Amino acid sequence: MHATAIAQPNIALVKYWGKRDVSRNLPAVGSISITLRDLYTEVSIDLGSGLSQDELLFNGERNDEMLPRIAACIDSVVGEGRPRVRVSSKSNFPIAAGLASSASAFAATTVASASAAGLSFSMLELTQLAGQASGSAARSLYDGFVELKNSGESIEVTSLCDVDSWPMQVIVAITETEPKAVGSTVAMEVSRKTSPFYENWIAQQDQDLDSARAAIDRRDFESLAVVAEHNCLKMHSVMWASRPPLVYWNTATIACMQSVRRLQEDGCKVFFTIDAGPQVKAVCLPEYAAAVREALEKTPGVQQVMESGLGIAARLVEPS
Ligand code: 2P0
Repeated sequence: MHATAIAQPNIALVKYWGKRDVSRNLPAVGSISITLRDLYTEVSIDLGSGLSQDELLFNGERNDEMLPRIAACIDSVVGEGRPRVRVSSKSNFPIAAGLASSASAFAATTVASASAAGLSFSMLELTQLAGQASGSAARSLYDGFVELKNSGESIEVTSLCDVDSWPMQVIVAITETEPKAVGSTVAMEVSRKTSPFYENWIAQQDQDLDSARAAIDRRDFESLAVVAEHNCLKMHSVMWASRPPLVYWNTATIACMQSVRRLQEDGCKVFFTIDAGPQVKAVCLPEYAAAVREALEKTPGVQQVMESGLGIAARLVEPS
């Protein structure tokens, strides 16, 4: 009744923002992401270890805030009549700060809890379970470039291109390590209900998905850069026009975007993307990573820089 899984976060290049069905956590749009290699979350699950209640330890400390969502994820995998559980989780990056920590946490929890309970699921079933826990988590079950298709009554996830066939580096500029004020789940609903741009965002998403998929097929970095930056800024425009406004950026976020622009003007193959948080992710071809890293480290307000290649799917480490 014990299992440990590791999952990597993923960064969306064409983003998920908005839900079609809140109760089943179905996204209103498809999305395309890259799974990272060097950032990770490890989750160990002990089922039925004589506990009277569920318990979540994060980096060795009790975390009661995240516990209800993690417990609900385990309920949906194992069944609501399950024994109590101890969940121990650790990550090598800040959580709840716009670095896709829920993607890696829920992907690892889904894989580990299925194994701890001795259950075996198809990839499609695991995808639905992870996606129900957190939309972006379904993408962390796959490696490299990944597409989540919003196909009517359910979701479907596929790998578009494996890790080795189009290497990239992602340089993450951390401008704030505190958790964000409004979590994505709540913020998406605020946008759906109040943003005057929301309907256009949904209507244009297929066009962006087609452009990004075609760029990935052709290994066309410039085209991917154009659609990814456009899609990111469109999502943030939806957020900014929500009531109350959802502005996740700080001055360092904008300074990082300007640093990326200057690198592009110098011929560097790099683009930025920003999720529901103030961190800037600069995606580049590997030969430009050192220059991108140096520029972001020098950008005022950047607290820390992390770097990652593209990585692998969520996996069980114990039992192996
Ligand atoms: C993404 N984000 O595609 C987008 C871009 C944030 C901005 O997926 O409510 O934590 O758990 O399904 O997966 C963050 O949303 O939301 C997210 P839920 P999740 O990566």
